[in-house]
Amino acid sequence: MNNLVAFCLVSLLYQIQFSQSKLTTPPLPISPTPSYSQLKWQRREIIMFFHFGMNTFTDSEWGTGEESPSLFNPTNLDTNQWMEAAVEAGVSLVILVAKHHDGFCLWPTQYTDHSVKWSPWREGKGDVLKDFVDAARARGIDAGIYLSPWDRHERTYGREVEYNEYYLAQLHEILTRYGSVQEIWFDGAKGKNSTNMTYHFQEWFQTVKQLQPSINIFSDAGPDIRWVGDEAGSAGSTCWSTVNRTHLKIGDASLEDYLNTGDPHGTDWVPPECDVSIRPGWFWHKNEAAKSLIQLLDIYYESVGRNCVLLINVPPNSTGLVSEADITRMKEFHQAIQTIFSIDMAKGSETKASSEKGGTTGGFGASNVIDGNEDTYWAPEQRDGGHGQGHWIELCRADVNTPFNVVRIQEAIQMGQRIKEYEVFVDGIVMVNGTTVGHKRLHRLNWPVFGRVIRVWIKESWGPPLLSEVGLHFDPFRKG
Ligand code: FUL
Ligand code: CA
Repeated sequence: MNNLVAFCLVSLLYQIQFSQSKLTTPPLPISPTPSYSQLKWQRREIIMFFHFGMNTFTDSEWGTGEESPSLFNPTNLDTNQWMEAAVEAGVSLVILVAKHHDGFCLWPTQYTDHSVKWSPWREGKGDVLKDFVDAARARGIDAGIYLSPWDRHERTYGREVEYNEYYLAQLHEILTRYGSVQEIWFDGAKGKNSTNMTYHFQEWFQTVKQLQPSINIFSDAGPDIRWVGDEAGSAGSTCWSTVNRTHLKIGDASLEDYLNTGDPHGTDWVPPECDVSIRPGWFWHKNEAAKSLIQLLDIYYESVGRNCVLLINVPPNSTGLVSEADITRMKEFHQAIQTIFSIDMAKGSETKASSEKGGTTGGFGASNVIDGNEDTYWAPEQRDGGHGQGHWIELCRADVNTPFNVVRIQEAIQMGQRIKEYEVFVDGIVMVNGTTVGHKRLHRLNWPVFGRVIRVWIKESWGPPLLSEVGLHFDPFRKG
């Protein structure tokens, strides 16, 4: 008898131990999902653009291509100083305009005389692109390159085979001479009355991937990153990372709304990048000044806070340095973001959910949304038919004396973007109505709130919704 009791006890203990050591399997991803490089890019959140070139010396935005290389003469060019702006801004990727529409090349290309090689700067021995990538790497920052397809100088422009060869030859130069490049920008812009020209994008993109396999290609149509459809730094309040690439055409202005919101039925993962300049122009002009901190914060909420990456342009001046006022503004911007988001009032909350895949200890519990780790997430039990309606998660705050006026919600996008519609309740009152979450969704409330129980109710999603993080923050820069 005693032996039987002992046997039962041992086998029970064994079963408990065994069942506890068995992991719950993760849910299935829902296609399309991001590539490794796209995910890495998305988590950068803010990256930086440097427009510098012939226009900096002629006080223009779009040069004619007739400018003489003798005009390019920055007396103090120091790309290490440019990187100070990037470091102060906390960015991990910087993109240089190596050739703008005027065709002047900032590296000593072998395919045209319209380059730094024929300028007085460093007696024609300088290479801005090399200085740029070297300075970035020295600070642990990745590099990207913009190479304008529209070229108003090159005499072969308009001749299909010759110009495509020219452009490809330049791509080879910039992607083989300067080490690893993390992003390349194909700008769809072109003047209304410019020469007709058919670009062989397919071949260009293939060459890029052949030379730099981990690069992200940006254009109006991806393939890796899409334009957001405006230059104001503002994504749609509904913003899908998915689109149907077959609907897209580079340089087609009628697609701007589609690019701005993406497509819930999209078959391709092509997330949006918001390009905007710190000043009115893309290039430096003596009489222009930087946007205010409040304007930059608005842009942040409407780009990073709407599932995008913000590409902010800080143009060096004609001495070859970034203006100190712009560096200061970028520093203030970065510090303001840290002030707002480094304290999370959701930390330490008790968590509850409509269901948890594998139960509280299965690895997908609700507490994963407040662990500060974007890789871990809450997953509800999948219902029959796999529909995603009526799932919810609740945070009960330990400390209700600290107010918040920003709600942050993040989806585990490595598993696909799923959430179509949701509401956030504070102590039973609806405070936020939202459509789409994606990597990060920030909601500013009209006034500071002291509530205890925060419920994120997912009204509709593709399959079970997967939330990686929920945060509550206080923005002191917000009026009201
Ligand atoms: C546009 C260009 O025409 C502007 O000059 C600037 O380079 C911006 C980033 O892209 O299409
Ligand atoms: Ca998490």
